[in-house]
Amino acid sequence: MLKFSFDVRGVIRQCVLQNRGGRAAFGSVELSITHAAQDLFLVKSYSRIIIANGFEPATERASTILNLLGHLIEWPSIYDLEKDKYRQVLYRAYVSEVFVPYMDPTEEWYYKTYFDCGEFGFGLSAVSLQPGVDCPNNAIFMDGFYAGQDGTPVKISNVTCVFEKYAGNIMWRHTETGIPDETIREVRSDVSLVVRSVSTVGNYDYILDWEFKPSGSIKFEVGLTGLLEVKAVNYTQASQIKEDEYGTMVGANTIATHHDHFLTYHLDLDVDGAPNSFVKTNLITKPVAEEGVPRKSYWTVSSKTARTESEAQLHLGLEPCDLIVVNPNKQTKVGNNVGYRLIPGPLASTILFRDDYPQIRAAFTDNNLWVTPYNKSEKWAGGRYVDQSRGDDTLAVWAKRNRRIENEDIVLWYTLGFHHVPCQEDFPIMPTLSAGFELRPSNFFDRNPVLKTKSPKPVILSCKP
Ligand SMILES: [Cu+2]
Repeated sequence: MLKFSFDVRGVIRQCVLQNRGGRAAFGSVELSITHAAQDLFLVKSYSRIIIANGFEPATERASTILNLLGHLIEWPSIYDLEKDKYRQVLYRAYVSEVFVPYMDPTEEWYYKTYFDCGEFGFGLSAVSLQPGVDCPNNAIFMDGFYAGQDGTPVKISNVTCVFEKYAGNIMWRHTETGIPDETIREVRSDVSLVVRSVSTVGNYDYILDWEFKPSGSIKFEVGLTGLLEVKAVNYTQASQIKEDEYGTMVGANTIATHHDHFLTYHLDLDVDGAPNSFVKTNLITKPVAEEGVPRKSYWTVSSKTARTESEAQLHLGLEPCDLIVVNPNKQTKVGNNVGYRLIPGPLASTILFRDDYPQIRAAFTDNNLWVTPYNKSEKWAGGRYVDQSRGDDTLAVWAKRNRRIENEDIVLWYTLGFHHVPCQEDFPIMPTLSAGFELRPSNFFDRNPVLKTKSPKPVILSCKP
């Protein structure tokens, strides 16, 4: 039986993680929630979950932070079973900005180009989660606080939930079929730890999941749901529309406007320490030169380490490549640089003109990926005072300095995008549309890190004040 303690401003709660005859997938994770208003006001809550073979932060620092302007994951480290120690992966990760431009240029709509973090605040917009519905029955919940306008802490109950997720998936398996009269089968079920919160910014609800896998992968997923922004029209049939009305007729007299969602994540990786490099590995097709070989082509890799910011600004598309953050000072036993790979999600990039005013203010979406040297003041991709922004304090402006990023403490800025052409099923409330990306170990371990783990049995979490 494992214990979970929870401490919010002196209030201590004891929770017990009941292990019904099996073993938990996770061994030890620490979660701490900090709520900051522009670094001026802090309310800290602290919790500890003891679990196996999971992630643990460096002990004195937080692993999860809910900030006034967003939700942060801080200091996740992974326990390396073979090295018998915790190894750092990230310093901090969070959604830095969410750009939602609508595509109706008429006087009533043209200005609807929202910056959901900078103008509204993902933290301020965080909402309470409903047990058993927003999160599964085995979830535990944490309250959150933010600084009100007069500096007084404002509580949001059940703002974050943490749960083990077992969806019946396979972590790894193999059936060895090549041995006569013998079948060898090994299978491990896939159980991960999920930290979930929801921000409801006006009409939209963003479900933010951070999924930590025992294999070392961290998956970032966002689910879009809630209400579409609509306008009233005289039409009752789509066939009556002769000119561009900038959206889809989703009901009689109702048009839902075209728009985008771009979520820019701040990913401060510290892979086995702060000095890291960004390496882009291209896959290159080559002709077969040898005589008498039936093949005409093959592909191989060509890796290049980005030395300065401009070399790491990428517009991702169909070009096959691997995007890896390595620690050039640490190698595996066989000599590969330890690293973590970014596996992008669906690639929707901005298609507005670059000199369109909202796009100037949101120039941080001009690329899918940026890499910058860590700078304490560069937290919010859209700038510090976004609703007053003229676009002169964005990630795109900072990166013009073209600073050195090789073997430095670097930050990846990855933008996950959605072009949203509404359809009738999205109305009046859209079913959740999800997408995400993954940070996955790449030569970080000497071999499959979960080779010796066993499949866990069901675990029930209970919690009492
Ligand atoms: Cu949408």
